[in-house]
Amino acid sequence: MEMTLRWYGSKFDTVTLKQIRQIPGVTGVISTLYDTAPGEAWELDRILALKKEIEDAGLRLSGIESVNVHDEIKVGTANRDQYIDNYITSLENLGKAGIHMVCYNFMPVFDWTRTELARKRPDGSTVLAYTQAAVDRLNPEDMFDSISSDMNGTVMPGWEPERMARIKELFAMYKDVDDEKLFANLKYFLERIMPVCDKYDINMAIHPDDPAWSVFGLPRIIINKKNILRMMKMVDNPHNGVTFCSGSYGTNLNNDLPDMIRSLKGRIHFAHVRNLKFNSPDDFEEAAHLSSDGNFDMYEIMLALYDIGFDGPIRPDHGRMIWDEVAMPGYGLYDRALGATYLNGLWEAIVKSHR
Ligand SMILES: [Mn+2]
Repeated sequence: MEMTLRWYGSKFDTVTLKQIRQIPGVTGVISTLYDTAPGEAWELDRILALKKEIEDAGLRLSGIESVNVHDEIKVGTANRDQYIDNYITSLENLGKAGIHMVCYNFMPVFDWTRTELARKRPDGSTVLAYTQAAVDRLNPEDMFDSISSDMNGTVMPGWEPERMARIKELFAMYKDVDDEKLFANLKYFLERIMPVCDKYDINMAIHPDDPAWSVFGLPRIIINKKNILRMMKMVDNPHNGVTFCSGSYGTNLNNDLPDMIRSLKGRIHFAHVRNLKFNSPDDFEEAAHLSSDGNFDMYEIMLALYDIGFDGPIRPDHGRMIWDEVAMPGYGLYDRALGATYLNGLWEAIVKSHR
């Protein structure tokens, strides 16, 4: 595996490449062209400039998170082909730039959803948290206001103001889309992009829905073992793969994370590894990465990745906000650096104990 950190680009991120370079064991970053809109074709020059900036800092551009999928593709409108053509152009240019892993999601309207971006924990750190009771009280249009007031002046992925201004329209678009329709639209999209992925050896890595259940009545399909295996079979090409995000699949306590990892051998192209602390089955907060701080056995998760021969990029996920850092919630330097170091420690122990 290759330890990486997510980085939004020098215009958007409070963390610098120089800082990332100094985290022991982190050799790559996962980045994106953060100011491109979903549906736009990525230009080769911009990808190469991003790559060069990262390489000049002594790091590798280990993959893209994310190339976002336009809502017309997810809904399956008559216009979808033009957006898929643009997506194919983006993949072609990424392939030409030597990028081989692309993370994306197929979540309607909202990306990930949290109800608090700065819940205070007993040690004084703040974390992202979710409580179903709060979602049940909100109407979807108010969701954005509740999130945006907590973003520390940053723009969080999936919660761009331009996008949220259209929220009513977005909900209307998805009115007739149920789980089956969403599966069919995902299949259509994947079948059209697989040839360019085959040509340039690009591993597509779908990020699970977060939380792993329906929010505001919208369909959610990438939520459990049964559905993800259905998706793998539906387009049975190794380039159709998975971002295994423990914190997203883990929102549903019925998901057995190590078992899911083992069932996806050969199809996990990217891993997000983090812990959650549950106060009840529908109230959780994003704990420190350490097993004892939350509900997951992080050793078992890393062991399962080792057992299936996982060799893709991995990253610590959302960190707590600690030591008075001001950053995009979940994406500060300090706690993610601690997370990377901890995961590297687990990995070293696993590798050495298997000699
Ligand atoms: Mn994730």
